[in-house]
Amino acid sequence: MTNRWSIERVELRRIAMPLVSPFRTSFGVETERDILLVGVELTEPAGSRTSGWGECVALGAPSYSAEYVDGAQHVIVHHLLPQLLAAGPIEAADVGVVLARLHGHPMAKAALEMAVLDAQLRAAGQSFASFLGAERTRIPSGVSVGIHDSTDDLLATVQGYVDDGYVRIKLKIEPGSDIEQVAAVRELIGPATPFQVDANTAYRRTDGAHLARLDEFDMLLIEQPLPEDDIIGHARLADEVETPICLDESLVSAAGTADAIELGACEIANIKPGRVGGYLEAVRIHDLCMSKRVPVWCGGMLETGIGRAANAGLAALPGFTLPGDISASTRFYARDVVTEPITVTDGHVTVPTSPGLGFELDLDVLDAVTTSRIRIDGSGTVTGL
Ligand code: NPQ
Ligand code: MG
Repeated sequence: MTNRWSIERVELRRIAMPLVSPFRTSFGVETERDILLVGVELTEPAGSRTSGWGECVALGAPSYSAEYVDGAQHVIVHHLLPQLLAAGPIEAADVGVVLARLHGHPMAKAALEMAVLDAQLRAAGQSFASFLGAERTRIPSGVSVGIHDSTDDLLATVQGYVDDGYVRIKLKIEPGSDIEQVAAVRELIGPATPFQVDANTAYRRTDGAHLARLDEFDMLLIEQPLPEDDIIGHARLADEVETPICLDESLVSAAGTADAIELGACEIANIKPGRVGGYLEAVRIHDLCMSKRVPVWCGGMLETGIGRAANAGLAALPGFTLPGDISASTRFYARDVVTEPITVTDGHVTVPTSPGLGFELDLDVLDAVTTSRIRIDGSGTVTGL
């Protein structure tokens, strides 16, 4: 007997979050994150009320995947919310089902489901980790290091993160500087520090022999070397390269993940809730991967404390056997929009235990970084704030 809730009001808030240093990947460089937050106010037939927040991980441009933040906001206002409002009382598990008739836009859908989930867990007085049945109280923290022009600068950056206590280093790579920089970082951190690379689709099918040169550096995995739709290409690479092939961009659903595993293209899975349409689909991918004995880890999209708290709850599940990209908020942001930003102690993040996804908003900071707000009421009327 689960409660179902009516959506009374939705707030879409855009925030501008400057990065502490530019973050460069094989698809570009960013100095600021333009993030869409989704707030929901729900009521139960008996009259009780609750509210919650979700975070949309879409970037400003369709560079990582096809979604981008203006598009996500548009599809939420004009397509997803009208469908959801028309569905009547819902709980979080209904959101994906109701929205499944509309194609694509997983990050926009995920943000809506996330807000409903936060609201419903707050009403139930239950933490996200407890809702999932996750028992770990802390999780190991890895850090993602952007591409640097100079190897000396790169080594100084990596040393700083080692000093901060991160238990695993992930280096962004692209053709040209990859082998030299991987060799230099491995030399710096020594053989015992877990180390992996992320290509964000920068290589071609013909790069198998080149990528096999990375094998000597004893890395945990190579993340998404080829374009997202090239599953067979990744399967071939997995035969040519000893280092395990991990998929990120390619994995957009549990069904597609099952196929990629079956084809030998996915030896390890990066699970990002936004990319797969929400935390509940992320859990289904986790369960599938556990049954197939495929190790998983939780990726990151430079989330605020909202997404970071939820990711920490998800990553407390037992199949997350590799350190995730859940670093301290200060890795990316000087000021976070939550009262207790995620921190790293002895290389670990504490799994939140408070009701909901595990954060409280700092309304002063939130207002200071807000660039626009709109509100949509239960009948679908949109008001600019
Ligand atoms: C990845 N994330 O695993 C992504 C890519 C990503 C933590 O490496 C601004 C600029 C925001 C680049 C969000 C990490 C970004 C970004 C995510 C890259 O592929
Ligand atoms: Mg990646």
